[in-house]
Amino acid sequence: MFELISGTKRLVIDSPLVMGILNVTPDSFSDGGQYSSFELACQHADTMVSQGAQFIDIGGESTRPGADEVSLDAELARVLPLIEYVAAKHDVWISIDTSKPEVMRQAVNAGAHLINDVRALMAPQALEMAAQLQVPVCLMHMQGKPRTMQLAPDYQYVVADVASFLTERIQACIAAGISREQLLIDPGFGFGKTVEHNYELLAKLQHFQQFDLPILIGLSRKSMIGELLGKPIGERLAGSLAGAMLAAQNGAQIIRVHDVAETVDVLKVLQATQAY
Ligand code: 8Y7
Repeated sequence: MFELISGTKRLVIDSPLVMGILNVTPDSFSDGGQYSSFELACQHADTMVSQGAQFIDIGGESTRPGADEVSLDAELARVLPLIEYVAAKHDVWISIDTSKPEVMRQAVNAGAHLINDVRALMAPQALEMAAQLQVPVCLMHMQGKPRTMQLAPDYQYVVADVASFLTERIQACIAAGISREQLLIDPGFGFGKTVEHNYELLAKLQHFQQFDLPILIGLSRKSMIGELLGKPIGERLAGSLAGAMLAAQNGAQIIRVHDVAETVDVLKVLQATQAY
């Protein structure tokens, strides 16, 4: 059992929870007449909360393989209005998906409760900023950089290599003054990994329980599902749900997904077996 604390917010994690992904598309937020991407994103947040998401992960930088980097101003313009909206309307945990210290600062000031950094606080000043903000931080493993990470993923032993990276980042956080109780870990499915690397990590996820920190995972609609099944993004729901179930069974506490309602159902079925 884990407890997350962020300011006055507390969350006991005694069964796997769902984090809904809120994608912020890069338009101007106003396109006269039609719903703007901002309004659509707000509606999507409302829907995911009503479906049982305990976390909403808001990100303004695409970290998909091959994606370009986003400027600070563009990222702030995308995420801040949404954080303010969700914080005012819902009691959920808001997670800010960013690697930029200034986005972390302004996002937390706007109401975000948790930092989700796919670069595990490796950007300059990110460790110092997270220590100052005193909110929980998810440290994710990535090999290489988003632009090139899928070109030639290479490990000696993928589980041991990912674990030693996380050990190093946990130590760096503690050295920077972040308390261990504020950390979550994530093996980073799809971030510099072949399909086989991803499935080995999923199969051996229990290994990461040795850290005694909450484990967050994301595999929703990813190419580890699509390549295995030979299916496009729109046809990866069943595969993503199977992955979510396995991850939860193997010790994941937070499952980051696009399809909240379906994942909540799957986790309820798993939960119904846990008392026996
Ligand atoms: C993950 C993530 C993405 C993940 C954590 C996608 C932002 C790619 N994946 N954060 N972010 N873990 N912690 O396809 O696996 O969702 S973006």
